Amino acid sequence: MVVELATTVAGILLKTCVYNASGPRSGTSTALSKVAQSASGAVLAKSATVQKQSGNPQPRTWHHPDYIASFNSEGLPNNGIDYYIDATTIDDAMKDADDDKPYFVSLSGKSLHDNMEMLHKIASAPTKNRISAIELNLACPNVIGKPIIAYDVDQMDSILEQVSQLTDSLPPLGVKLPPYLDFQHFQQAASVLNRHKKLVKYVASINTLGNALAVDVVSEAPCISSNSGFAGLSGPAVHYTALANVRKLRELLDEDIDVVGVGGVRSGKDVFAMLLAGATAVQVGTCHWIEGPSCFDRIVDELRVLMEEKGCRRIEDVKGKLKAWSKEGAAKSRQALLSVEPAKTNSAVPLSSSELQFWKVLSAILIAVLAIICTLDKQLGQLLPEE
Ligand code: RRO
Repeated sequence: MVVELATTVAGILLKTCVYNASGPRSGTSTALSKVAQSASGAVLAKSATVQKQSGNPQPRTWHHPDYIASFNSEGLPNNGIDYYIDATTIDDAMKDADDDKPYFVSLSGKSLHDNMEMLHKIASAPTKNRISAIELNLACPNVIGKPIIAYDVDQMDSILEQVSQLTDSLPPLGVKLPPYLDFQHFQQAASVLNRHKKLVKYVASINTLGNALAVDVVSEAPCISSNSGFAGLSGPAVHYTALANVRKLRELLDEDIDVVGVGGVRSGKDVFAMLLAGATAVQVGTCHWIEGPSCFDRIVDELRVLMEEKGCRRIEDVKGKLKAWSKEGAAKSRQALLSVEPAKTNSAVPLSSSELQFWKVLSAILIAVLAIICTLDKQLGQLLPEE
């Protein structure tokens, strides 16, 4: 069976429904070119500000040893909007990619004025036709002293109102959203986005969960120095929040607004779950950060195999098809668990710290036993009479 993984986001064709999230490994044309050469369905640049900036002080990132959670307080290190819309950058990033692979930019201005300035630059850029879409990031948690914009729906409304004046002179626009946790907040955000459906062609849900704190018990201090240790949380720890956001937004948003799922995706199964919840495409952030651009090839392969096994030929066969819980479904799932081969994983995530500890202790015991055998052997040799 031939499985077709192509999809469209905001009417733009992606040959595979998996691509990179803005943020990790997306700040330079060299990093972007590696994404472009992979199975990633599109190439999305790091969120830009008007001017180039270096971000918050180091150390500003931390991964849990088991890779279940990652933290960043990057503070928008980026090369500035002129770099991401420059012809040389786009040439370098896309030179070895399929001709029609889309290139997206992301904007995260420090004010409405900054966002408008960047949008005007795109509207008049000679490269405008090479920028397939713009992702307006209203969800960065790491600008010290500034709130997460999309938690203030009135502010989001007035930003989108202003940006709407440029709708006809811009490539299609998407909005990157923070995780919402309360059904009332989903309603409020969705009604603002629906009001701007002429402008907003997709949402990317979710950005990192803002202002999490990792504490190092040895040093009794935060694991990150910037922003007193407060940082955006990502990775598998937020995957279930991301799934809920995709599901709820798909339910509430006008059908013309696509939902792109992002949050803790690291396998073909995770992508499949996002599609079931209603995603049109899926971005990979933290896994790309940890594993590198080969993750796109692996995840796309895993998704293809899974869809084949399930008899799903195309994304539309899966998208939004989450079933209601049933006794029969739960029994089928238990049965599948029983028949699964133990400890077989495709994930490139390294050993967990407890597994590592186990192998270290075992190696130490083996070395000690060998040393004892050698010593005994020597002593015995001295005791026995020579032949
Ligand atoms: O650069 C960052 O600190 C950052 C951004 Br712009 C964002 O949108 N989300 C995040 O977790 N980090």
